[in-house]
Amino acid sequence: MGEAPYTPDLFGRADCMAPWNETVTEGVVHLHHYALAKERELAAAIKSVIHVSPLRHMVTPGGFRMSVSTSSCGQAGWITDGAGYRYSSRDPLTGKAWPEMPALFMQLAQSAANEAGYPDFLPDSCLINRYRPGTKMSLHQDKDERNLGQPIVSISLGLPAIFQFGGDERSDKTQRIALMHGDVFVWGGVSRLKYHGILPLKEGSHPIFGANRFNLTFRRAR
Ligand code: MD6
Ligand code: FE
Repeated sequence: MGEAPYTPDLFGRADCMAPWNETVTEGVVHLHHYALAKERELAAAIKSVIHVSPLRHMVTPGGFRMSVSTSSCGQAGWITDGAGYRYSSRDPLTGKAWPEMPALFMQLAQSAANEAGYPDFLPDSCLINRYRPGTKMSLHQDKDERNLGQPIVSISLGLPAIFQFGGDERSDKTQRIALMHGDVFVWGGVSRLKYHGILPLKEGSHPIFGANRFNLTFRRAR
């Protein structure tokens, strides 16, 4: 193999930060660094959404306060309360429609899906999850969407996290995948209903996002 020269590009980004794609398993593609070039625009767009529909800790149907805080944008937002998990066209906190999905969100989600082999992805929902150090997401399936034929696009920003990717049963063995700032995970097809979760976040501070990890998940809810 030839020697790879270290060549920062015009913007001072090193070759090691160039995007590259990894197939994790059937239907699941890890687009490393895919969203990195838009990190500041994404931070601004998140800020504008949560200014209108603030992050909040929702409560599971079983009565547990989630450790992640969440908001949404788009036509439908994922919510949970004593009545169950579901999508709602209104934000229960404000009583109003969720903020419109920023154009950049839609563009990135669709281009990432296309890159991963899902050319017809048309999301109507973007869930914003904020994790602080210590925050986790227990193993779960994403099955509240009407059309399970559409994939899910997930963008990770800020502090890194360890993603657990399992099987069809909660008790199945899981593999651990590091999700770094700017990584995009796309999954669908036969893997659409696999169990997955996030291990408790480590302490740290990111230059743009501070002591937080933001995860944007794009879905076709209806
Ligand atoms: C997270 N993600 O990355 C949690 N679900 O913080 C998810 O639960 C998830 O990344 C479905 C598809 C992609 C995901
Ligand atoms: Fe999920």
